[in-house]
Amino acid sequence: MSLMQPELFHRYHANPIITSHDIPYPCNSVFNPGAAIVDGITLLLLRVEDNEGSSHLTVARSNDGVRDWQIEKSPLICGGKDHNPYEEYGCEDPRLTYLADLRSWVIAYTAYSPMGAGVALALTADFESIERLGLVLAPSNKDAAVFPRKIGEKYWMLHRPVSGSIEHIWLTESTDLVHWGRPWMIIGERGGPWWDGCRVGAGGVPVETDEGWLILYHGVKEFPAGPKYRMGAALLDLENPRRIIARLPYWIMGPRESYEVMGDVPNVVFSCGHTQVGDELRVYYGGADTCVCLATTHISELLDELKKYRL
Ligand code: BMA
Repeated sequence: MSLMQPELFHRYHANPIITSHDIPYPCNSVFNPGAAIVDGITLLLLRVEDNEGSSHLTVARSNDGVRDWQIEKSPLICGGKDHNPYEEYGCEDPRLTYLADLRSWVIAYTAYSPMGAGVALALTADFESIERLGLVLAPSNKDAAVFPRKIGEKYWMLHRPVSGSIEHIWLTESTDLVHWGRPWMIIGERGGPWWDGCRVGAGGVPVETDEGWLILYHGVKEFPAGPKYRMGAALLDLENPRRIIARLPYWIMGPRESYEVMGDVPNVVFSCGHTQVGDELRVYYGGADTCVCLATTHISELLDELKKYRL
């Protein structure tokens, strides 16, 4: 047990930063956005749950990444049978990666249908129109995030398949973003009483640092009252991401504030995206599957802490 656990994440004092009241059309909730800086402006791809229960993805922009969000009046990615049979129940939890070699953003999201939840990819240059690459990983699979550059001539992606009751984070690689293979389990659920004992899944896109790929992930513990979703951190080798270098034993942020503890799904902090401003990481996350919140952390502090827990 570690008795020294620094406060690594700092919540924005005026959380939540976006609620359903800010969406310019009727909806139930807004949460789990992907995040990016595009031409100097912070862009969130919001997961908006409509009043029928399905989710779609809508763009929000802000100059400072905190206030004055300009939210589009119609979705960028909307499911439904007409678009894709694998998106009949909607599109959820996007992660945004810029690939300089393609001069394009790739959006990895959960495509939800009567066949289950799978991983779909779409490309966009401007967040105004998209090119769907379609379903790339069959159900049950979610929490996919593409690495921000090729490693050894390949694209790499984190994802979370479900095998029985086992839900670990895996790596997969591709030459064309469409065909993915060579699966490799990289961060497992820890089992037993652990805070990430019964399910783990990637957070936002891996962050490239001098020490390795910084991975934020969510971990779940089941309590008699229901699951609790918290955030943790791990580090992968830069040129061989199949090698895990370090993993914190404790969670770095868990549900504490009312907007994380109360909502459609209580006790959830769930991040799909962050932006990097120098050493600061601005982590956007869903609170209780109901609203969008912000917390900041410092990459150097996370790395210092991770170095104490090398594997
Ligand atoms: C996960 C995902 C997330 C959600 C979380 C908590 O399985 O579906 O979108 O935030 O559950 O309900």
